[in-house]
Amino acid sequence: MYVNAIELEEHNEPRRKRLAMELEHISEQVGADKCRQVIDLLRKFEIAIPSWALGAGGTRFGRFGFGGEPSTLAEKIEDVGLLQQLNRASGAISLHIPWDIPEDPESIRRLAASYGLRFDAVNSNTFQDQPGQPYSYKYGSLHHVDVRVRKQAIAHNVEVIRYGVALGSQSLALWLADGSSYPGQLNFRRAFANTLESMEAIYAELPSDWNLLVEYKAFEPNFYSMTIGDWGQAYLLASKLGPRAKTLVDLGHHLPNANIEQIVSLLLMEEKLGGFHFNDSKYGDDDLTVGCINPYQLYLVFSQLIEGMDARGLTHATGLAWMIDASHNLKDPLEDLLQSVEAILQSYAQALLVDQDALREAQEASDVVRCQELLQDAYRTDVRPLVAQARIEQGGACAPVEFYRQHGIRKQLMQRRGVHAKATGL
Ligand SMILES: [Mn+2]
Repeated sequence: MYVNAIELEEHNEPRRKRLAMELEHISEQVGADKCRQVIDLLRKFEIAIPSWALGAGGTRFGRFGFGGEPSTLAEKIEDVGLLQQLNRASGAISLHIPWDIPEDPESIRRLAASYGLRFDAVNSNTFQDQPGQPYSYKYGSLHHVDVRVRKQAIAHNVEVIRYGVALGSQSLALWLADGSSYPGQLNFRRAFANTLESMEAIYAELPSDWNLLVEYKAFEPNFYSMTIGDWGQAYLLASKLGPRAKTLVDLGHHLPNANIEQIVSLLLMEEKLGGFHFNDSKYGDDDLTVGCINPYQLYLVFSQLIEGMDARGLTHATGLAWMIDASHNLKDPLEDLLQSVEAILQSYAQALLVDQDALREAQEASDVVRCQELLQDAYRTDVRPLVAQARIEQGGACAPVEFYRQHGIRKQLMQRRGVHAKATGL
């Protein structure tokens, strides 16, 4: 443990007076009751941290380590535990198998519980070949023309479900690199039919309280077609599979300018949105820090998520599998994740401030100007004090990144794990 309660109190104490003033200011703007309501909802909200985001990500041109990276699953859990101590909103971890195989699930589960962490969706990997595997995924996995490759990929997914069951997960997230890079390479219908048939075999192995989350992506690693390339294809598969199959929306997996907020709105309406991957991007699947490029889009997406979840009677905190999916090439991954969680909480708080009744009225009256005013009023409210207050009330740090830096946590990690420690993953 790198953080203790006394240090947290020493950090929070001098900040309380200013925070109280800021809270008073926002109370005057939106009302004390509304503030309390938002803080209470923020306290319940948590975002899963992916096990692959705790080390250096790299690009196809190179990878630059950070030092002190977690090289075992136990160390990754320790890192997420540290984030959770600081921000009290990172209480879940999402594993990627085979990058992080829990050899002894019972002890891993106990270790996670000791940090107050649970296991969110488990992720399979049929986009890379593993040592000793008989068939290659070079030309795809679940959509492959060769049934032996498909069977191997199905068996891997079933194995991932077993690991997940042992850890207490309740969903399998499936992202396929399957596609084609040249016109004529694939018969689209056969590729889709093979994918569906393979997914049916996986769905049949799903425990009754589990969801299968079907993620889509517009391009990369294939550049002519992706077999699950957009929300329509993911929705089609999920619909054919059954009620426990849902789509997973990753903010970075769309073509430029796609209206992601409209996509999530309709998927929620159809009960086909199961999970959400946060990141930000300028061009494609850039996997940058959440909210660093386009925080307004993040807010608009959140507004639709909240409005759509309320319409369906879903609990915000648990109604969807919330997860960060990012890659860290320049920033210390832990600092980046703290920033990402902060951006998510801020957008959530802003979305909660939207006066939905007034917005509906303005929409009914086709008062376009009023609609924009209402949306932007909430967006331009400085909700940072509410997020900080929710965190302090739960024993976290008022300013997590500052705390992390003041206590030289990366330096401590480097001293203990070594400068060259390398995380497993991409
Ligand atoms: Mn993703």
